Amino acid sequence: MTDAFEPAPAGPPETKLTATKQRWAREGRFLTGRVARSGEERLPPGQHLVRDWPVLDLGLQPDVPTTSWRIDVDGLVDHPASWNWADFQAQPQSHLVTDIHCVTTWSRYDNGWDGLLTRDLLAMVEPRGNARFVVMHSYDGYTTNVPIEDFAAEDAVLAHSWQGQPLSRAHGGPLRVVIPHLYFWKSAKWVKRIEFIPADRLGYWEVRGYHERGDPWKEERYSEE
Ligand SMILES: Nc1nc2c(c(=O)[nH]1)N[C@H]1C(S)=C(S)[C@@H](COP(=O)(O)O)O[C@H]1N2
Ligand SMILES: [Mo]
Repeated sequence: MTDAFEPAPAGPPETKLTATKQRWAREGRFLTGRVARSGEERLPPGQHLVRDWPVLDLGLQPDVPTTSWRIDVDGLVDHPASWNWADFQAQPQSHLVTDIHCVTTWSRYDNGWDGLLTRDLLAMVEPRGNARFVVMHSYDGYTTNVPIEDFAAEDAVLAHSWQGQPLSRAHGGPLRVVIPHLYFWKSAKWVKRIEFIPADRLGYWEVRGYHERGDPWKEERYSEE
């Protein structure tokens, strides 16, 4: 999957970040191979390809100007972050291209994202050993939950741009989460808080019958009970 990445332009050495990632590699932390697949199996079972990009939300698209936008990253982390838009823009930037798989059966290939990789965020906030799940909270009241290993996937990103343009309000701008290897309801639009917790807590769709994990390759669409 590394061919899906174009490294961000060279900048100042990120010594602490690099050191943390090397330590994780030694410890095998987060390295579970949970990334989107490609090749022959590119379209997951039960999905069909679309060319447009459907908009799905709770019928409320919050208007959050970058001048009043904030994000908090907190819970079981050693270094909580509370950033305004300028703070966020100052974080390391990456570009990558991923597919989208929505539980309503549409998939969309080759979406170009720019933003902060969740791995880079993790290296900064340093989740504690007992941080096992992540809850994303959004400006429209939406929430969604993932195991920390899924949040830490190497192609997961906090994206501010799509196809080189600022992410539109309809698609979650100014900032949304993108976790390509899970169904798209796990990718919170208009994200305002990322919380690290010790035990799973179901989000908006998960309490309404969607699967806790949402792996498109296993068709984890809805929970059995
Ligand atoms: N904040 C927020 N994020 C959200 C949602 C939402 O209603 N609110 N809907 C989810 C669902 S069900 C899907 S399929 C995708 C849709 O993203 P899109 O509108 O950019 O295609 O966003 C997900 N993230
Ligand atoms: Mo969805």
